[in-house]
Amino acid sequence: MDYHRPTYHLTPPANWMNDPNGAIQWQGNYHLFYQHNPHAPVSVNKHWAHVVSRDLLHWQHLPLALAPTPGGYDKDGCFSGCMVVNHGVPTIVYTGVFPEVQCLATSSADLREWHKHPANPVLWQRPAGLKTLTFRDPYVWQGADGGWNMLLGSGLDGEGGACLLYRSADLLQWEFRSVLFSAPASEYGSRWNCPIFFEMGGRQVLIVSGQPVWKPFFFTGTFDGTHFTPQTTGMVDYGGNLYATQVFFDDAGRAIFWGWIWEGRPDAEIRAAGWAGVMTLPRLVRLTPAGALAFSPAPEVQTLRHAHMALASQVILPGETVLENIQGDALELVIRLNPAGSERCGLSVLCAADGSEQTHIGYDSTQRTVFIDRRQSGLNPQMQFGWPNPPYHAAPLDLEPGQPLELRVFVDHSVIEVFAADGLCLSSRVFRQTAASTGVRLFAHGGAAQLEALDAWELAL
Ligand code: DQQ
Repeated sequence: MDYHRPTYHLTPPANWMNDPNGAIQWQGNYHLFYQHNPHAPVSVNKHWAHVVSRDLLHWQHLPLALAPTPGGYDKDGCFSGCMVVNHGVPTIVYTGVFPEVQCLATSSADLREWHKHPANPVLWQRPAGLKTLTFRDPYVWQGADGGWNMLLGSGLDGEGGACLLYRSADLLQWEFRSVLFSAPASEYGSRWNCPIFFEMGGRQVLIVSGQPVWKPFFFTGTFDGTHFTPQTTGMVDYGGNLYATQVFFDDAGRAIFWGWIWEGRPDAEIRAAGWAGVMTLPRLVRLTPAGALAFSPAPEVQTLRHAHMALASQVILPGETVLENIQGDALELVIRLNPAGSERCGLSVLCAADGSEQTHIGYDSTQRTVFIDRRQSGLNPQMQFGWPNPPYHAAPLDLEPGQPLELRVFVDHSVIEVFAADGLCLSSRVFRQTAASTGVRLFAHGGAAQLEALDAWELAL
C-alpha cells in the first residue's frame, strides 16, 4: 500500500504527470489534459494525457490525446498549451520540441481522436531583433473582431521573463505583435512558462510561472491590445510546491484554476513509487477589492465529505493538545482560531503518536504570516525538498486584533493544500516516515490561543 499516494486528488494512473493543459468544459463535461510520460515516472517524452469528469473530482482516464511523432517537429515532446474552439472544431495549440515550435491538433466533437494539423508547425520563427530564451506554452484567445491572439512564455536574455503576443486570422499564419509584458529576472525569473491571460471584474489578469524560481505569479492591470500594464502583483500560491497553472471559464462563468503540485522527493523514491505529480483541487479564482487574485476550493469539493468530527470552542494552553477524536490522512479540517496571546498557534497534521514527526500549519503573530512548517515533517532520511523549496513557507496575513484565523486544510496522504479565508493558498508535499502518522494536534506557543471551532471530515471520492 502506497501511503503517499493521494486518494481524492487527480494523479496519473502510473508514471509522470506535470502541467495541466487544455482545460475546458465541453458538452457539459469537464475535460482536462496534462503533461504525461506514460513510460516512466521521469520528466521526459511528454504526451498529452486526457481525463474527463462531470464534477471536477471524479475523473475517467481516456486514451492519450497527443504523443510525440518520431522524427517529427515534436519528436522530443508535446509540451504545454491550450484548447480553443475554432468554427466549432476543438483545437489544441501546443509546443512541439526541440527546437520549440507551435503546433495545432484538431478533434472530432467527442474530443477522443486528435489529428495533428498538416500545416504544423504553424509558428517557428522567433521575433527578429529580440534575444528570446524560451518560446513555448501557447495561450490563445479570440478577440471581439473574431481574430486570434496568442501569448507565448519567453524570456529576454539579460532582462527577465516575458510574454510574446502574436495575432492570426486563422490559427495558421501568425504575426508577431509585441512583447506584451516583461518583468525583472531577479524577482520573477528569467524564463516564463504557461502564461494565462483573461479579463475579470474589469481588470486584465496575467499569470505566469517563472523559472528558475519555480513559482507562479499573478499580475492584474490593463491591456491596450498590445501591451499589458500591471497595477498589482502577487504569488499565486505560497506553499513552494506549485508550478504551471491553467484557468478556464466553465459554462456557469466560473473561473476554475488547476495547478501542478510537484513531488520534491529523490528520483530513486519516485521510481520506486512508480508515479509522480498531483493536480490541485479545483480552485475558484476571484478578484479582491484591492485587485489581487484570491482562491478558494470549488464548492464541489464539499461533496467529498464523509464522517464528521468536531471540537468545541476551548482555550489552547501553551504547548500541544493531542486530539483523540480527530485523525486521518484524507481529511478536510476547517478551523477558526483566535491567536489571542500566542506568538504561534495552529494545527499539526500527519503526526506520529509520540510527536516525533508532524507538520505544523498556523499563524505567526510576530511575523503576521500564515505558515506551513515541514521542519519536523518526516524522519525519512531520504526526504529532501527538491527544487529551491525550503521546509518552511509563509504568506502575509494581517489579522485585526481579535480576528480569528480561518483556514481550510486539505490533507491527502502526501499532499497538503491550505486555504486562508482571504484567498491565500499554500500547496505542499509531506512524506512521512510511517503510515501510522495520522494524528492531529493543536498548538500554541508564547501564550494561549482560543479555538473558536474545529470541524473535520474524512474525505473520499
Ligand atoms: N512543462 C512543459 C513545458 C512547460 C513546463 C513541459 C512547465 O511546456 O514550459 O512538460 O512546467
